[in-house]
Amino acid sequence: PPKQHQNGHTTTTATATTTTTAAALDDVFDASCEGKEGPRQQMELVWRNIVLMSLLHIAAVYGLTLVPSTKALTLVWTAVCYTISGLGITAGAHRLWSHRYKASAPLRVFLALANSMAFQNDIYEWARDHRSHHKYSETDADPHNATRGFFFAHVGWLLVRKHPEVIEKGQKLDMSDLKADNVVMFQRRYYLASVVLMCFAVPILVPWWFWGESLTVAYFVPGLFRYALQLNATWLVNSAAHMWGNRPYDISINPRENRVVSFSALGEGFHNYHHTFPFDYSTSEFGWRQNPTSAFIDLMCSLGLASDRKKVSKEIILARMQRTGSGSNKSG
Ligand code: ST9
Ligand code: ZN
Ligand code: ZN
Repeated sequence: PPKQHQNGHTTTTATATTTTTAAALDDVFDASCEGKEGPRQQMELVWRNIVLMSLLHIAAVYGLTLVPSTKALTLVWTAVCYTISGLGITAGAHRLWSHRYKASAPLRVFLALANSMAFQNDIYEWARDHRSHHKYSETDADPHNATRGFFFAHVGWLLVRKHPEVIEKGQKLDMSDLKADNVVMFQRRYYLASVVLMCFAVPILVPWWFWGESLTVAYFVPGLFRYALQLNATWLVNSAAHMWGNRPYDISINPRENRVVSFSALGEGFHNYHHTFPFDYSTSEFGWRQNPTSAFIDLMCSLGLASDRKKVSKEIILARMQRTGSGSNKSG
């Protein structure tokens, strides 16, 4: 109900202003957009994407059948690539560039390379869509509006033209911080080349060159299977974690706490918490628990490579849970 959203928005804003500047509020839910669904428009299919995504998934399944004949070192390498590319999304595009902690230039270069390994659109585009997802959550202006069903939120939104509201409302977002970030702009400029290098050349050629893996296995296992798995783990945050799980922090919104998603997405499944307190660098109340991304950011801070982590106090969390939560904090 709107009243709850209204309350939620007020509290979140008040909390945010104690820790961050007003300009950093573009990832906070905008209650004024609620309930203004326009008529459904005819979806315009993008056949190029449909064909490429289908081929990728067929290749990934074939890659899975090659796992028994894959060298042990190549399997380790596949997991390493999965984790690095995952961090490029979670610690990079998501927590740093969409929700803003601070990272030194060397860390930003590492995260941008890791981000290209994930091949999920360039950082600027990813963060613009993600800020839209928070600010206009589950309306037509949300690029992967989960009220349009599991498939649309999962991958369907990448296979059709965007709703005009996404582009219109998205223009209002403040993206000045990313425009001023040379690493982000450099990655956007050379995105395709960086993807060819990081998402395909490096994962495929390293096992072939260094320990004599067959090129076929290297192409299908650490190459395409790893890429498709990492995409689906990410997409589950948009689909499954908007549908299944508890809502201990705010029962009036759809995002939920989903342990399975947290595991595969390096700690990004505490999604009811994350939509309630989007500026919290840890995206969860519970620190390192099921959250390797928070451990990574903390390690970077202890090495002096990152700073300015925003965390919500236990008192504020508790007060919020009592006011808007479901009263069933099974995740606690
Ligand atoms: C992929 C992304 O997979 C996945 C993101 C998931 C997010 C998850 C979030 C959850 C939290 C984090 C959890 C992480 C867990 C990680 C675990 C890892 C183990 N605002 O897009 P275009 C404007 S990508 C403002 O072409 P169309 C803008 O001017 C997979 N403006 O629209 C833009 O031009 P430009 C690989 C906006 O034509 C212009 O419109 N990639 C906004 O409708 C045109 O934009 C693919 O599959 C906005 N929000 O096409 C490619 N949006 O950019 C998929 C647009 O030049 N993409 N504008 O400024 C496409 O092919 C197309 O975007 C399209 C729509 C066909 C989908
Ligand atoms: Zn979400
Ligand atoms: Zn977020």
